[in-house]
Amino acid sequence: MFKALLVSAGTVFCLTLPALAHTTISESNIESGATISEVPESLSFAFGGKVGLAAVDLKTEDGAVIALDYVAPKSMEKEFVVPLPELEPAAYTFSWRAVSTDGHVMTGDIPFTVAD
Ligand SMILES: [Cu+2]
Repeated sequence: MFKALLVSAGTVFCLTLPALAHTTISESNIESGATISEVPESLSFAFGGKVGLAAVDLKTEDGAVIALDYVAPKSMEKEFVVPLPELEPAAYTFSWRAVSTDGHVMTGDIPFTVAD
């Protein structure tokens, strides 16, 4: 009973004050939805606060995984730089999963298109 109360109190805290711990990408060199003609050497992005980056992946429109040569840092960071391979003209989605300072998992993605 006591445990259940603590859990629900935690949930309420997170719903009412999400900005304290939960954050999302606030800046990236490839903007969500962008069409780019030149693929930068890396995708760099920054969160509004420190997060533990758990995973990133890059997929084509039809779900094929593009290998990324990247290992996320073990420490909580605000800014990340993920080297990009050469990309053919196509639509891609870069997805990330990160852990907020209160231990909750957050996810998001940056869809973009490489033009001819
Ligand atoms: Cu939370």
